[in-house]
Amino acid sequence: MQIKTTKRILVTGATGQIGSELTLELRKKYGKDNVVAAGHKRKPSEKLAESGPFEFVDTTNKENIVAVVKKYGIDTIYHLAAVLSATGEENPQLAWHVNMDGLYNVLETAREQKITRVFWPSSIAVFGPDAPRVNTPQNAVLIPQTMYGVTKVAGELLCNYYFTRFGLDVRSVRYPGIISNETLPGGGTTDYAVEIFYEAIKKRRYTCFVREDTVLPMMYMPDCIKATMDLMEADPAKIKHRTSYNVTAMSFSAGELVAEIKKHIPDFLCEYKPDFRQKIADSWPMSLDDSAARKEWGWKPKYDLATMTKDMIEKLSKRFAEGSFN
Ligand code: AKB
Repeated sequence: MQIKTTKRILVTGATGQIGSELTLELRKKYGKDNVVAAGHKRKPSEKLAESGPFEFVDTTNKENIVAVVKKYGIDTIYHLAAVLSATGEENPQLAWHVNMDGLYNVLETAREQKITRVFWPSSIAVFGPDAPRVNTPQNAVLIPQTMYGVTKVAGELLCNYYFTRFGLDVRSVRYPGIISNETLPGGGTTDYAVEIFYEAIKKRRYTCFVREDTVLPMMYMPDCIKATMDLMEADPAKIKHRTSYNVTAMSFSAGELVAEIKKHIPDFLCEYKPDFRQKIADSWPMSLDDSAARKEWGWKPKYDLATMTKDMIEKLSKRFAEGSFN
């Protein structure tokens, strides 16, 4: 349902895996002309370009952000543009530059231009081997091993600082691996849990870059969008954590995912050839305690492994049959 709103929203990273779907949902809810999609390198899909305004914005350049904020009278920013964990290990300098300078520019723009609310995603990558790996608590020690994780920890602290020092209403969740069927992720460690569906349907074969027994927390895109939008709609009095909230929906091993896919595609074969991303996965939680998010602003996921797998296969099979890919 579209609601009457005075909100004027900017989504950075709108051509990415999460941004491409979140932007469309925000347009449904707040009106297409009130949600500006911003991308940098990747061209927008037809759906994104035709459903509302699109701008090229390099978030490492503050003037770019300020110009779009002024042009559209933006009052809310979802800042999703980022370099993910695997690319970040290949190019740590780039990860620091894009993730830290980009966030700092967004927060500074928000402070100066009197933006009312900012969303910025953190990640399970904030945790490292010193944190308990099972049911990792909200306030576990944050000593990540990746540059991506370092930028997420520093980013959480920066968001918290802008809230306490400047009163900026900035909100955040720690995304687990996100599984989706519109736009492929790029450069992440959890990408195998998405690629596997595309390859299972297209080729009945997949070579997985983590071991069969690798367990990570995951979430299906509809729940990811729900977590993001629910947090942004929550009464500010309910938001007790201004660093970032643990949120999760399910945890499974790569082998369990294969077994679930095989229930729908019995001749699917997966082999395992772990690469450098295995070490990253091994340093992350296997499951999360997200009780703070559940208690404070009512977080509750809808999808588990079985319902997510069924929906992924149905949606992707239909799209392959129609040839409707971006
Ligand atoms: C990645 O794998 O880098 C991301 C994440 C868990 O933040 N999907």
